[in-house]
Amino acid sequence: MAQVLHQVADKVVNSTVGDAKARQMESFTIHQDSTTPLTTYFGTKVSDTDKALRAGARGPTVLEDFHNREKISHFDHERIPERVVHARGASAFGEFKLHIPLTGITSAKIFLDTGKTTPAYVRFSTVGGSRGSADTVRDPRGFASRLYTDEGNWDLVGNDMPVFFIQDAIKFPDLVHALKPEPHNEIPQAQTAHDNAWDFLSLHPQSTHMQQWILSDRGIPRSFRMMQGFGVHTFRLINAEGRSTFVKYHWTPHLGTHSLVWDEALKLNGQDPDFHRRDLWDAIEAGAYPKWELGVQLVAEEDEHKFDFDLLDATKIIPEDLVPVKNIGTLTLNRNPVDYFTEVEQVAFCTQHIVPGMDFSSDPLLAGRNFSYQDTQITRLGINFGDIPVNRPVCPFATNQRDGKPNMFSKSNRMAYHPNRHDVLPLTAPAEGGFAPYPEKVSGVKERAHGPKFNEFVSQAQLFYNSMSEVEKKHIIAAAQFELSKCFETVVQQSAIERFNLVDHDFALQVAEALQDVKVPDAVPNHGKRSEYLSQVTGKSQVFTAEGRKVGIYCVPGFDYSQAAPLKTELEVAGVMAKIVSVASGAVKASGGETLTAEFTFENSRSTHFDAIIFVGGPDEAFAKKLKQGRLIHAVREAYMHFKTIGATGNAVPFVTDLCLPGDFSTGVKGASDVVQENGVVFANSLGTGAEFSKKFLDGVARHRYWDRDVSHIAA
Ligand code: HDE
Repeated sequence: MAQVLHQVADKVVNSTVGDAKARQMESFTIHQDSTTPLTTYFGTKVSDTDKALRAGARGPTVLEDFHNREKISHFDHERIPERVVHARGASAFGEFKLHIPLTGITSAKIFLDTGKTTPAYVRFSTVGGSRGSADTVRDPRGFASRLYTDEGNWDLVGNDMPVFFIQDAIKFPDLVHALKPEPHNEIPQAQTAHDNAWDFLSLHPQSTHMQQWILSDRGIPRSFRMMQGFGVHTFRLINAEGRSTFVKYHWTPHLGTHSLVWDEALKLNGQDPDFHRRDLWDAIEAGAYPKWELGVQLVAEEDEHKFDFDLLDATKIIPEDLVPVKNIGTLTLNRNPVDYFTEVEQVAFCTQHIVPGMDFSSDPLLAGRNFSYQDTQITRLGINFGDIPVNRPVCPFATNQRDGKPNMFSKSNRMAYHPNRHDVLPLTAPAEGGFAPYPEKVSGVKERAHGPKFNEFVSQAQLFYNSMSEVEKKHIIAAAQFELSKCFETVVQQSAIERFNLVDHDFALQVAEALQDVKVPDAVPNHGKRSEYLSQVTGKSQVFTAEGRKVGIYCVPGFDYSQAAPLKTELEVAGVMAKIVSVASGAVKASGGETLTAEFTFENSRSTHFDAIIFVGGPDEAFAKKLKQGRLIHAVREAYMHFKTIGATGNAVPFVTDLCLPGDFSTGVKGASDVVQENGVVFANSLGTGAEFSKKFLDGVARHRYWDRDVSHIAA
């Protein structure tokens, strides 16, 4: 009888708590508390870790102090190379549940079994910045997902934009060298607003479409929780009979796809450089678990050539107007990591990690990635990166790979080769779950070339620009002006303007208004086509909800508790994270002696930390006067300028209305208990109509922004 040995038997803790991945991770977690004494790495108890061993209190430090040497030496080697791109990121664990099986399309069990909950993991990231750079820079965001399926890890290493800058992986080093800070002075950090970046982009017509995406609001997402994710490439699904269907993957957030405004993003870079990772962490800690639908666009093998673009070209989308996205399952992120370094820094995604029933297409960008990711993990983590807990599959696994550094597991199988005399680690036929590549018929001469449709660069860039609402177009123009105004060589600005002119003449003209030295060429035709799905303001699948938003309730001490407390509760019932902001953190006293707990202070936060803010009134004129302080006036003006909903109750109303709606409502509310919503400012003198106030306020929060504000109610 064949002796079956498992090369590595994970000690999955015998517990019913959490999913298989949580239990596996727990088995690798070292718990230290006050019952564990401090020891050296090798178990010798330590009695002093603050003073090195010295020859006399004022004498030289001696080499013999093994604890001192171990401590400093380990510290010297604490850092590993940061990721060459996507260095800054944040992760969470969760689960995936299928609700619509892809029967007949794939044999991958993850897409067939609706009864199954699959452990999941996602790492979100910026692309260009270093590990310590700020979160809210203009950049694509990485959306690297992993499902720990019963048939192995499936890594879908995507971005928040459905296209990429280049078509062929061989150009990736050039792209990254150009986008990273200028090499002589390493400026600017985490930004594309510099000469090399726009030099590369304007000299690469293939980046024309992606330029639109990064210049648009997509480049500055409000939250990881409010971002779409895209697999970008065309992949394949293979059914039990070996038939292939092309597939593009989409992650669509339940909270809608929303962005910051540029001024807000710039300020947050300084005010809270961890804005996105904190937002994700806090939401999960608060139980507001972010969710995404996994959507697929399916294209039959025989339809491969029916589009005017090439499915193998990662600079093109399949417009949803042509092939609808079918949502098949829900991803929920519900657990924060225990230890950033081991669980986030050491996670090693590889695009080639797929499971039976899936395969790649011949996209040349994907082919390069399938080499690059494995290769880069070896530099970052060493050849045994698969042994790191976060990277281990939860299904049984066994290989004949051996040794390398460091290697932590003793393997009892004495025959690390195949075949062997005891049939240890037998092969598995495709019918028994063994991976079988799709037998694609290929022929051709060896050449450095792409299909002819790869040479069309403008059509989908026009489609994107045309599909934007007016306010989104204004943002693209402003972003392009900002980026190019930071390029100091006119040749770079000129070349970018010429590229923009191919997208839309009017767009190029408007960008050029901020650049004295460029000339806009004559107009070229814009095909005028639009997609119903691309705009974040008017897009068909866009979601507007107050759920998951953060609201700052500004309570100056002595506030009216009866105005603040019910409001906080009503917002929380609607799924909003309602935070009290006051002069100091901790218990803030109301006029009647009741308290609410302030998590933020007027000094340690700004309106930028919140999606909307509310000012609560107090008992008398003396209280109303206390509102008139610079920090609070600034908060109102700034929130207004960022198009956010602003609320005011009781005698805080005139303070807010005077600043936001001068003249119109300077005496506050017309009828004593009426709730008024005027251009995103919601106010009520009394909260007798509390529920109505909350409803109007929540409607405003759900709208995301009051975009028409910049043309109305601007104080002269
Ligand atoms: Fe990556 N990319 N990439 N990339 N990428 C990396 O792998 C690479 C591309 C993406 O959270 C690196 O582990 C090449 C497209 C994400 O750990 C590296 C090419 C898309 C992450 C690498 C691309 C991505 C990476 C650096 C051109 C969207 C973060 C560290 C063919 C679909 C993963 C690492 C994480 C990371 C190479 C293009 C997404 C060097 C050669 C297109 C989300 O291997």
